Amino acid sequence: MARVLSGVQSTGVLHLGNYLGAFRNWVSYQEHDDAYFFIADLHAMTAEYEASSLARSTFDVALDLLAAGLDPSRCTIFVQSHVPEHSRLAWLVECTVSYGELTRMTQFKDKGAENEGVRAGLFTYPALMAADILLYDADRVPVGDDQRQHLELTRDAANRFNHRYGEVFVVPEAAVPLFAARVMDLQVPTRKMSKSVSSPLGTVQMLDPPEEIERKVRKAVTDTGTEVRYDPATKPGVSNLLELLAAATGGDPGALADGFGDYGSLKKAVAEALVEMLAPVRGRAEELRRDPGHITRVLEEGAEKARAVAGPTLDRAMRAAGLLAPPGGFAG
Ligand code: AQP
Repeated sequence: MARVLSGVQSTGVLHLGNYLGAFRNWVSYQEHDDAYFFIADLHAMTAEYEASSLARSTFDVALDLLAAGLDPSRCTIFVQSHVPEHSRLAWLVECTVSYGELTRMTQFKDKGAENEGVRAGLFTYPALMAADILLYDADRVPVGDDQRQHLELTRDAANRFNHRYGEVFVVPEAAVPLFAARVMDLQVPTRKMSKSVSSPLGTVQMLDPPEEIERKVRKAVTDTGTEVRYDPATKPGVSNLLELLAAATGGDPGALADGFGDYGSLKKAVAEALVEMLAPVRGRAEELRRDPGHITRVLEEGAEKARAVAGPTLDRAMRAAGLLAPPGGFAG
């Protein structure tokens, strides 16, 4: 059984990109693998955020993960800050990767490199992300295309640490989905759909009611011309819609294009497919809202299970790096 791990930031309301690029695949991993999924609340602090709503967002993301189909009897679901080993291992990773490597991360360049006042946590975020992964000896990390570079850094950090101090970490592989690895904003199809970039019409939320999904797809920006063709370079809007349809129905975006004579009929099919795909998620979310105690219990048990794996890894890494161990070990 492979060990699989992935996370989601509690930075806002979850969207179609998160669902198709991540959660839907997480649900299938829990069937066959030893799967760990966490809510990255520490990562949510790397940009400006409302302290009064972070806890609520974290709780809501937990609810959404269960609504998306994660089953706590088949996988481990926990909150990053409930497992202190994450921040502790992050320091070792920060002392393993270089300043130059962190400055080359495109997400940092996009989100803050130009701004003197940007939080140092945004700069070191990839080191914390590497720690998140390496603590669990993860073989595979399912992520969207946007996280590929951070995964590469994690692999470099693991290899370098192992080379310097002995074999401590498993070197993980990224698992990027074939389609919908990068769902684009419906209004700006050259930019990825995102929680923190405000694009109310461009972002389909995972729990949007059917009429809202239909409205957003109907208003989606398309490309010049009228031909429905899968060509992300010259037809980014239409190609994004075809990818969504392919991801929702299991087809191939190129082949699906042949079935549509105009943009209107494509949009109608996309909206129908998305509404149908997300209906069970909305139904489960409604049920879960009636029992918040259940979510608290899931997170409590998840943190306990996570610490049982993370503690020994942290201890191994701290000792290998040459630190003087306290009597009870580093994980005590
Ligand atoms: N547009 C997307 N298409 C495909 N996959 C996506 N993911 C995010 N956006 C898309 C995948 O969802 C998982 C959780 O993402 P995250 O919350 O950890 O952070 P993110 O990648 O930075 O997502 P957002 O929505 O853009 O959040 P903000 O705005 O807070 O930065 C990851 O596996 C990610 O690849």
